[in-house]
Amino acid sequence: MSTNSSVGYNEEYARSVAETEKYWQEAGKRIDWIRPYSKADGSSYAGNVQIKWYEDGTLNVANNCVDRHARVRPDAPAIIWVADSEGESLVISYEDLRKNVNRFANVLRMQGVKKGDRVTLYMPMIPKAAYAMLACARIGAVHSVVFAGFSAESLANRIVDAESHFIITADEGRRGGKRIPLKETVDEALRIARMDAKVLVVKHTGGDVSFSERRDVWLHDVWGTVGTECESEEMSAEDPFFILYTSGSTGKPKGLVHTTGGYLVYASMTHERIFAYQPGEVYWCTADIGWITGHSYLVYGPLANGATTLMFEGVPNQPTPKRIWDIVDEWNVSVLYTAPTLIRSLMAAGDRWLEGTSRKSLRMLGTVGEPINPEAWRWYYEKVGDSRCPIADTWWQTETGGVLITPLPDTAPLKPGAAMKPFFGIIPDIVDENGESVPQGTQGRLLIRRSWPGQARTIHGDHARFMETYFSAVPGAYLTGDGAHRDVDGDYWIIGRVDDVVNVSGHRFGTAEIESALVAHPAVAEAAVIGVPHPIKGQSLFCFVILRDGYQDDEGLIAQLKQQVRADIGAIAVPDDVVCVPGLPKTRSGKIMRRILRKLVAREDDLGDVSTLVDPRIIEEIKTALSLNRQV
Ligand code: 7RM
Repeated sequence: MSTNSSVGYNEEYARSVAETEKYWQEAGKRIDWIRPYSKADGSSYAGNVQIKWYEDGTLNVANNCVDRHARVRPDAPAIIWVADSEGESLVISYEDLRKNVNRFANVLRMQGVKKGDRVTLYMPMIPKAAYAMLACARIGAVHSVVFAGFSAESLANRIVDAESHFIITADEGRRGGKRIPLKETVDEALRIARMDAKVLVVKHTGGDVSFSERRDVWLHDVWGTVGTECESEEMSAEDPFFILYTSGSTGKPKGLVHTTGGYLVYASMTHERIFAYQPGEVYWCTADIGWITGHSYLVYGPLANGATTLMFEGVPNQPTPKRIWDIVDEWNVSVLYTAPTLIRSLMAAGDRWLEGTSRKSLRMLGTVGEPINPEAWRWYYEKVGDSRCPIADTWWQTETGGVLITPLPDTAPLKPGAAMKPFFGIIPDIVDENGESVPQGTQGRLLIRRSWPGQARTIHGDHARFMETYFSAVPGAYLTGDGAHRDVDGDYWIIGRVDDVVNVSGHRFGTAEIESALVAHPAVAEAAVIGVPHPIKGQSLFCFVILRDGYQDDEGLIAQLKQQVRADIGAIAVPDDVVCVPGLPKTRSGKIMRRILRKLVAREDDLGDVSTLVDPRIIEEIKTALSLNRQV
């Protein structure tokens, strides 16, 4: 195909980077401002990194995502909610949404929540979760949504770090026919955190949960006592909007802070441009609200655009792999945005699950979370989209707020496995160890040379860590932590993380996090964790442990160690393999050589440079331990 189809993109991209200030000033007008801004970009990557956009503008996110649409299209569907149990659903119009968000916001105010307070959400995928997020936005409270699959321990860490004295949860969640205890986990988290907090509880399943008269409030008890009108808070563009925790290569998860104006401009613009969203279409993003994709492309981007966003409570391939296509057909979904891990598991289940489903409503497909292998890409393109629907392979991160690298509707031809082009205003580069740009075709570290409105501003309570993590390796640029290369057409291919972050089914885990969970068990003296390729999950966690004297390597202990990780972090972090070894490959300075561990698991003969190993005999011992490993 000729590259003529990219003319529109090329022209607009060139303009966006040549006249950035003008471009973003214009783009900012897509949302309603209470007081207009006089300037777009006030950021500096030099020295004391400061990221600021539309700084003197004021606005309210809920006004933009709800009220302005309810005024002109009150009956238009805002949220289509599809329950875990088949046949149950709810369509919420923009006017319904407005009333519900306002009521929820009044409840929060009545409970004493004020502008700037941090509110932790530990919620299932139900409309009240979206109401709660938007209610926080309405009154200027900063939400911190914690994925409802995280353990009490993880939740406690996040509550403490955010200094959050208000929690919103439900009695239980429902996923794939199972009930997930939520209130119970919040109770446990608050015991661990030893913090005084108010807990607002949504009755969802009606399950039996404990209730503290002093601390807990049932939402339904106060719901009727407040009205459906609620004045919104006038927020500065740079007022904190939300905190979202994500794992890095070192230390505890980081609370990334996103602010109000730039985030909303970027989320709404990328949603509209990347998916060529047309009014009236049903759009379905399968991400949970506990992740950034749920924030930007399930809730804020689509709602800011007045779109109809489908929210699914359950698991797309349960009870059978047909469920996802039944939902697409029943609700006439035009755009489906999901993750490679789900695509691979649907592909593995076989094409017969597509039979008898139409999928004719689909116009466009999207993928996010991890690199998509060309085989899964082709299956998605040919089988799911009947070779009619373009795929947007969108690369981005919690830190970026919205998509940075992606095909756009006029950047064809698509290449299976390539994230393709920078979005408007984004200047990526690929550099070597010394920070020098690498030639075309060479793999290197992906960085971004200039700020954009959706970028995270800081790490909650630790700006020094923010600067150190993202801006110290190559001064003047944002370091992503991913590896990539650029092909002859200038298209980007993302390799995946080059730091000690493992991506399991699109979820990020720091190897250090898993290692500290393991060494917290009395049997473990030392642990080393690596990510290894996995056919469905992309990567899985492979753990090496050295046992303390007196402990026996047996099935019972291995199960206990996996349970330890589940309790400490959550079920999504449970390692596939835990192998006991007598020692670990270390350098003279005591660093674990994970590179060697990766090669040993891959059964590679050439281990590369092992000259810095303190004790080369350890290699044979690890090989023996691996040959005896009979796990998953
Ligand atoms: C949105 C999200 C971020 C990490 C990122 C990458 C990986 C995400 C793609 C991808 C290849 C993609 N936020 N990643 N999208 N890798 N192609 N299209 O996932 O903070 O949870 O994860 O995910 O490694 O650094 S995240």
